[in-house]
Amino acid sequence: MLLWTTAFLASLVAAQAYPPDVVDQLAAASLTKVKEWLAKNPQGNCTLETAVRRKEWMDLTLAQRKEYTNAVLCLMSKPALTSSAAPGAKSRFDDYIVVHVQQTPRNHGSTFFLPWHRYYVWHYEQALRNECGYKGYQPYWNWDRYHKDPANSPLFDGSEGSMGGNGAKANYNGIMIPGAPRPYDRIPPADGGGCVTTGPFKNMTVNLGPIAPILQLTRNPRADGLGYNPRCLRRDINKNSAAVTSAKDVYDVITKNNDAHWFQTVMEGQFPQGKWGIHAGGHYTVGGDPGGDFYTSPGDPAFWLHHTMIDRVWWIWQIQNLEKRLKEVSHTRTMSNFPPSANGTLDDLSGLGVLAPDVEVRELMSTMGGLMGKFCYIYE
Ligand SMILES: *[C@@H]1O[C@H](CO)[C@@H](O)[C@H](O)[C@H]1NC(C)=O
Ligand SMILES: *[C@@H]1O[C@H](CO)[C@@H](O)[C@H](O)[C@H]1NC(C)=O
Ligand SMILES: *[C@@H]1O[C@H](CO)[C@@H](O)[C@H](O)[C@H]1NC(C)=O
Ligand SMILES: [Cu+2]
Repeated sequence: MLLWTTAFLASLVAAQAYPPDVVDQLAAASLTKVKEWLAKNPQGNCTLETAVRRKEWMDLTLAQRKEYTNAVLCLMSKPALTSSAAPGAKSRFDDYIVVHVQQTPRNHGSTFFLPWHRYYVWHYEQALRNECGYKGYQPYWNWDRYHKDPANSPLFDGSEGSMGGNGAKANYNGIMIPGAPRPYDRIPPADGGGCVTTGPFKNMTVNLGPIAPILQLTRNPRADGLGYNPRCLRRDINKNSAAVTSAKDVYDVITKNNDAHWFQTVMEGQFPQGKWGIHAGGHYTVGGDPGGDFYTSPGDPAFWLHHTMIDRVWWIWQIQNLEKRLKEVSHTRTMSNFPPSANGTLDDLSGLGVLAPDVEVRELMSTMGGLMGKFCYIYE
């Protein structure tokens, strides 16, 4: 074979560097369940053949990774749709931060956590494709691949094919974890915390927030954090946080939790038990500003790869028992049930503010056939 393409060679290199972990193996082995379910529940034009394959960051070629980061930079250059409500929103990229900020308490620790973020990531993927000419799909960050030394990994090493580098070394005390017992009440800092100066996002300006900062920063001119507050992107790529995101951690979340309540609870983290969980673990692997800010975290481009992995973990959990888990939601309508509220249901509405209409949660349950047939993807 003489005509080996660079894409093919790159995929060989990636296969060697990242052999399938236990979660990858479980996902691959579970595809027969998807096939069986589709045979009984055909989803119109969405079949295993037509479904989009979302891929892991390093399973993309260098050219595909640059295409992705260029599309993100493009979104940051397009005019905002939300600037009347949020004067700090300067771009289409910022619109997504505004929508997240406006709905943060509703969509975390609640029924809406997984379905809403599924809608949110899908909509961002569509914006990259439809408004910025991106030809690929939303990649995910398989935490395990980089968790031992994320700052020096190809995801965060600051090379042109990365999602940008670590921040410069800065003094800060680490990340406080509210309600956790010692020593789990603080994620110790790593080697960053300052401005990102390498990679595709080195010139990026953070406009909105902060709202719940983990670093000392200039306050936003507005109490709601939606005023204009330009500053650099800061990160502390943190192996102390990444340590709770190994394949074993993910595998346990998927296989040891048989109902949606425990699956979501363990995934989101059980701070009073000193367990950060894979959701918080991945967020604080990036940390900094806005990555470490509960409200404005989508303003770090790495957020989107992290939450795509969260969606993948949910998908792998769902396909273990599609009949049951495509209909199973949990939690109440308020964050950590504060203030107390009723359990959410499939009939509840979830939407993206000015970006996309409210739909019933039931429309956000299936990656194949959800959103009135518009969702049609699986994970590779
Ligand atoms: C950063 O901005 C400078 C000055 O505007 C420009 O020359 C450079 O190409 C930019 N770099 C990236 C990676 O966008
Ligand atoms: C709400 O959900 C909890 C936990 O799943 C369950 O124990 C409880 O019975 C539910 N309450 C109602 C009113 O359905
Ligand atoms: C399938 O049909 C839906 C609804 O008409 C459309 O939005 C979607 O793009 C189609 N999907 C594929 C994979 O062709
Ligand atoms: Cu979120």
